[in-house]
Amino acid sequence: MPDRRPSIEAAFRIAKERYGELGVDAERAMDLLRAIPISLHCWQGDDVGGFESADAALGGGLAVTGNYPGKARTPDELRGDLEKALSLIPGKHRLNLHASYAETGGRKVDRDQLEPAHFEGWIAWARGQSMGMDFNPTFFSHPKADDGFTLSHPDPEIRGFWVEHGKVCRRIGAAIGKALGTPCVTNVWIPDGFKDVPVDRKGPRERLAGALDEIFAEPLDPRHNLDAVECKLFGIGSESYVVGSHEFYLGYAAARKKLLCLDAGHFHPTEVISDKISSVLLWVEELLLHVSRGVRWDSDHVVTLTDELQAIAQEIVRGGYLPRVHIGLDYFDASINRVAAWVIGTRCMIKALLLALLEPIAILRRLEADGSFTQRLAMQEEAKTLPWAAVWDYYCLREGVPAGEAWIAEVERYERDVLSRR
Ligand code: RNT
Ligand code: ZN
Repeated sequence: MPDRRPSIEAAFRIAKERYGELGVDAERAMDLLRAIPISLHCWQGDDVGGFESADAALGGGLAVTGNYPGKARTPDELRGDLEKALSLIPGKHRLNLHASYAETGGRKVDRDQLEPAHFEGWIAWARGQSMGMDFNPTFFSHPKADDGFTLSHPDPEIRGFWVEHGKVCRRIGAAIGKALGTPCVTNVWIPDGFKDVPVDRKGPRERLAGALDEIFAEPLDPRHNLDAVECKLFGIGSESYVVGSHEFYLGYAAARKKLLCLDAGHFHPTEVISDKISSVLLWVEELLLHVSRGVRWDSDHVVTLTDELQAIAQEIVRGGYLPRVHIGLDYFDASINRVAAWVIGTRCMIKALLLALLEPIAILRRLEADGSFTQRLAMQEEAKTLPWAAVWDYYCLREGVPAGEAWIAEVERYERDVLSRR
């Protein structure tokens, strides 16, 4: 392999000059990019399996397809795989963990009994990687979620169990945030809903509101834990009615001062979350994003550099929202190498942010203000072919990770040496 460093450096010098002509500072863009963490979802590494029991079936209307060999079977394997992925991704990121990834030392600990101690392994690992962490109660893949209802369940005993799970998870979130010195975003998503048309849409929503209020009753230091709630339009088995709909959670987050989580796959197929960011942030202090890629439905495909991904990044950057938006990934593909899935999706998210940071925004804003819409459209299209890839390669080099396609061979090697032996 030829040493690409000299040509990458030369290309960067030319690109930097070109961006300078348009009033864009490429060095500054890279400095800003470096400070944006992406929260990597642990669940891409093992098909949302978790470590509670070897044979637990995935519930909650979530579906992972594919049987690519080599999925992580233990916390150590999952952490090893994450380390491999992180070594191929520029910048400092975060880990997004589900409660079902608890380490209970072989003991059965039900979800309402979980404690920070069960996550010490993860916290120590994250500290070693100088990473922050985010957290999620797991309201699915559990016998008490089998009939499709959790926090809105009509049976107060089952509802109470899940309320307790929510409460202990917030405390775990706070312990994580305190230990790592950066707030942990603890995100509530529940699968509750009906396959077919209900006659009572109101009751479950009233129960969910009450259950959430119970979960959030204990005040926690926002320097340690931030609460988020995630809305959804439909799921497998909840096609006709989802209790925690968009309107439900937008209202709840605004009224109760919680973060709203927008998942890119949770709306009508032609509806986009990029357009929602500037509306929601008028009424809600902070947002959590679950960046995903739906194909025809909420299929959770690996994130790629689509128009919508670019639009999401543009909205965050243009709006000056970086301090108010937490960016997380949410997809699960078991049909390809899972480490590569993390690397592809995360690198694409970072590329989209870089593109947004390199936008000749002053020029575009002036054209819009002047009503020069022909020139605005022309300039938007010209901006797409500016030499941003030269800045991307240089950024990878600067951050000590492979530039261009060089990372693929490293994943192949890892598959040969580690994954294929599982
Ligand atoms: C499900 C939600 C939720 C899950 C994860 C595993 O539709 O998007 O965020 O994907 O909690
Ligand atoms: Zn999600």
